[in-house]
Amino acid sequence: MIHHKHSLLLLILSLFFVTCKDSGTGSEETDLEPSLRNSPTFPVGYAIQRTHLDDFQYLQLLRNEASSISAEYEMKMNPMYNNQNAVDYGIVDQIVGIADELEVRVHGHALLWHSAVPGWMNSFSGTDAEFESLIEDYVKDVVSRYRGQVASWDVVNEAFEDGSGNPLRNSVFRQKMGDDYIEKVFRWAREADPDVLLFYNDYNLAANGSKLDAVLDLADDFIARGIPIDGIGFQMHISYNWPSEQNIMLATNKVVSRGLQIHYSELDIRVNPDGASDSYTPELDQRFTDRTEFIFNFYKNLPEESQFGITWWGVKDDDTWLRDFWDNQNEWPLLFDSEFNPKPAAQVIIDLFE
Ligand code: 9MR
Repeated sequence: MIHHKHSLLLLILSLFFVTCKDSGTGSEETDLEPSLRNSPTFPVGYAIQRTHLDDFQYLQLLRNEASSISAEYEMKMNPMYNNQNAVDYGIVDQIVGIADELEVRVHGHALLWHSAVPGWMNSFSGTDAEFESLIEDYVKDVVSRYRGQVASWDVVNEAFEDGSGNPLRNSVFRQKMGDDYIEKVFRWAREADPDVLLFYNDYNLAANGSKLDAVLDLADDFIARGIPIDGIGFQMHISYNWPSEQNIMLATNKVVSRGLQIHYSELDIRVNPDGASDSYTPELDQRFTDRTEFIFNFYKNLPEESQFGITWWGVKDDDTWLRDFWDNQNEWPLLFDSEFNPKPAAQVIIDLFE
């Protein structure tokens, strides 16, 4: 039923768009020719929110310029498992259904993340065995429900500390399930879907060499012991001048040389990290374009089998989490401006593939 309602909605929106375009009144200046969906040889994605998918302009943009989506928050545990008695699949079913209509890949983000733990789970008073069995059921239910529809999951997100020695974060998962909780979850996910790609995802992996080493030690150990893992997600919340190109290349190549896929999973590029500018000047846009060109050009030259794709963490500049996070600091870190117009960097990406 949901499926058919969405088909109809998409059909109506398509007709509306074609009509606007023909009569010259529409948003045709926002179209890129060719497109970010078709030109790049690897998937280009965006983080989206469920409500975006009710918005004609987002839908149109995703239809033309996306080949993958991630849910910015709705596929995390706290929204889905807020009620201890039942996992709520409503919103995620809708996201997956609309992605299917749009024919874009869905990357699942994320099964376990210490920052997205429901309140009841943090104060769980049962035994450790009961806790573990709840998590096992959750992971297996979610992964098997979306088998064939969700191509890949960030199985565990941000498990390592940033500081000295990069130990495992002392999350509720580690406390109750032990130091080997990560491998348990990867195994459960694989049991639930033999074909889904399984990623470990984290931030600052191109900037923090010892943290990357901790992640790679985990991956090497998994590979040696036959525990399933298909790739590593570098979140890539970066700036125009940090980390260095050299560090990005070295870190990425360490993943590639292990035969793992690499996903730049949450790309955004700060162009105003010191907060000096209160408007988006040509100079800031040039910073954005140059950095985007470097990232996409480098990624494009990786072995094809390593390229899972590049996902922007939002569609348009005013979607970004960074403006809140850095206390309303002005930032323009994404590929489209707040009116859905592509920045020059979008055409630069396309031209890399011509
Ligand atoms: O951008 C996301 C924001 O909208 C959510 O409120 C927040 C909590 O769910 O998560 C943000 O995304 C984070 C991602 O899931 C993991 N890496 C860091 C991202 C920015 O905080």
